[in-house]
Amino acid sequence: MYFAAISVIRGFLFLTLLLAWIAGNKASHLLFSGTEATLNRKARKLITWAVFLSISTAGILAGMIWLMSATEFVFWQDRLLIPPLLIIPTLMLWLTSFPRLRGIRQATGRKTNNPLDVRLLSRASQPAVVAPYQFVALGSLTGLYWTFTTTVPFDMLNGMIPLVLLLIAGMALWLTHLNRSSRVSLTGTKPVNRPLMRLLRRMAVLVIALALGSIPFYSGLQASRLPETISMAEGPMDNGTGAKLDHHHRNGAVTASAEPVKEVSVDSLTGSIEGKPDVSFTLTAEKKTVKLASGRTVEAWTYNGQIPGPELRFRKGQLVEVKLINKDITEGVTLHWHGLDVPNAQDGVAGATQNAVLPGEAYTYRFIAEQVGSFWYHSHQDSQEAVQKGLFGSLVVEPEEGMPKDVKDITVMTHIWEAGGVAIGDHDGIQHIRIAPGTPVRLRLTNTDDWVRQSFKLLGTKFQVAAIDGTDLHEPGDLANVSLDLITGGRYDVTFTMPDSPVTLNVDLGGKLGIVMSPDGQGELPRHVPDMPVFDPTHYGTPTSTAFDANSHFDREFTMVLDNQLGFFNGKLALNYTINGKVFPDTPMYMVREGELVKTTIVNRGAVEHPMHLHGHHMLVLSRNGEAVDGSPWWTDTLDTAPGEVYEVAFVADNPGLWMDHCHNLAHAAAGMTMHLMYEGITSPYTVGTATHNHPE
Ligand SMILES: [Cu+2]
Repeated sequence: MYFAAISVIRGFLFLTLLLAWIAGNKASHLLFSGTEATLNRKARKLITWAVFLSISTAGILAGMIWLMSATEFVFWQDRLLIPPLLIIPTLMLWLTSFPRLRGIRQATGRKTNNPLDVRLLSRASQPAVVAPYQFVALGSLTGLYWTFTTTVPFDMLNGMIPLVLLLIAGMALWLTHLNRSSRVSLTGTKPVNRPLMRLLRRMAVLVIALALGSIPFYSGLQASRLPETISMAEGPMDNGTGAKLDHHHRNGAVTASAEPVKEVSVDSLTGSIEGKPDVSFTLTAEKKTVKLASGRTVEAWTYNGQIPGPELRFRKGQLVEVKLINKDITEGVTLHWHGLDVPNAQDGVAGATQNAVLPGEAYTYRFIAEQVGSFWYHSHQDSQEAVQKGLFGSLVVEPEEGMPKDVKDITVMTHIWEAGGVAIGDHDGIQHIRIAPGTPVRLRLTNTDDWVRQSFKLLGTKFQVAAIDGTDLHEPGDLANVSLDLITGGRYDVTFTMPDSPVTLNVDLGGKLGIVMSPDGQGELPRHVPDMPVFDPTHYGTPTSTAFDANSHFDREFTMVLDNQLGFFNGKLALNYTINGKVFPDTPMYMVREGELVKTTIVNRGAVEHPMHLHGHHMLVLSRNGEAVDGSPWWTDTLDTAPGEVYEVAFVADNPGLWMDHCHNLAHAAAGMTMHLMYEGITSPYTVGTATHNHPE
């Protein structure tokens, strides 16, 4: 609804601009009407144009009213600036232009072929007749520009510069018309209509405007270039609604809090890792040509020569050691445990918690698995390219006693391989799995793709969504004929008991990709899958108590507004994906103190959905679009926010460190849609930037 409404506003603004441009040109040519009859006709036509412009302006206002009635204040507070830009010039059309045009029509009522006398020439060139048409064009141009550039929180300078330019242009137009009109009155003759001169004059104005505009344009472009080195621990801070914090002393300066802040380096936040590990893995990153099940080949970046990398499985409470070796990935690699809340030093983000592991180097991670559930791992160095090319794999933490022996446990990771198309792991066709009737089945659905919303449709049985993002749901009810939609990074665990007949998991609608589970290992994937409503966790399962809920007292509250904004990123003009109006590294970091209960309101004002991923913490979803989550507690680490949606989430700041908080559509993250959560007193010896090897996104 939000995106439809803002699109209507943009559409009518563009239409108004186009119409007003044409009408403005016609108005300024009024005095070149050769005869009284022509002037009479042209004046009539201009009145018709005023009607068109008014209808188009009404369309803009209707769009605004729609937007305001359908969405919350945050979606339109800055856009309240638009209506006056259109209402004022449209009123001028009817209050100043229209009566004068009617007067001209009456004065030329005989429609003779006489040339215009000085009185008529003067009347046809008055700024009060001509300028309002051009003001509508200026107003709609400014309004259109604002719809792509204004932000929440509102940036005064950004919003006011076009307004000032509009006023200057408006005054210049008025004076030009006034000057022309007075010359006509004085000389009694109309100016010679010299189209070439007019064209040259307009070109000159354009060149001057471009020259003046290019100064702020190029300085903005240059200023947006990513720095050579920057510490993520430095930079602008957002304290939300809580007390002002600082992460450390700067050159011995005293912080705002009375107590000096104790500085802690991310390197020391290792967790307890002493002793002999219970499980050890070695993952070697290397480039390799890998065959998919169909025989198609992929030029992949792999862990241990396979795509996806090997599944890592261990049990809760075990001390896990993973040795990462980089054989030949020039860009460098790391290992990030997506969704598993490990101590900060083990989080695997290049430039934040470690340096990228370069070819020939190795790095060892050690942590105790504290959660049970479905996760995944991937490189967090050049992650857009790394994940796309295959540097990821499944990560499953089983309960302390292991999974029940009889459960058929199937990991389903969808991925789009370059030149290979969509696949489940390396199966780019239909997979058959033999399962005896009565067997409990658990499907661990994970979507690893950028941009793609993957719809999983399970047919042939009723089922439960047992877990979201690795956390079990409380008393999940039976479901059937609902689509399980995941965007990048999110996971659903689906459980059912195998019936006597085949069960199919359909990933696309054409019957070409999916899994057929049947007692005899045979069966077909349905060619046509009916449309189904999308699974919504808001009211699913039953409530149970949690350490905090929507009624708790929050120590700190943040608002995270996701948007699109025309601007600069790394030396290029771009339609940026912004968080709170900014892109990396200008987005202020969220500052918290250990132990605080933190609430964040996530608002998506943009044109596309964003799966927001917070490292190191699980967020409890409190509400979705104003509706309280009243089913099972819904914990998430990767929250899919669609345009127009508002989520309230909360988490306990119980894992000190420097934690990325970014869109997991990794193309967006690479384009600057990334920020971080920062605990008071934390420092990092690592840096990111063009002169370093560390490029986490
Ligand atoms: Cu995004």
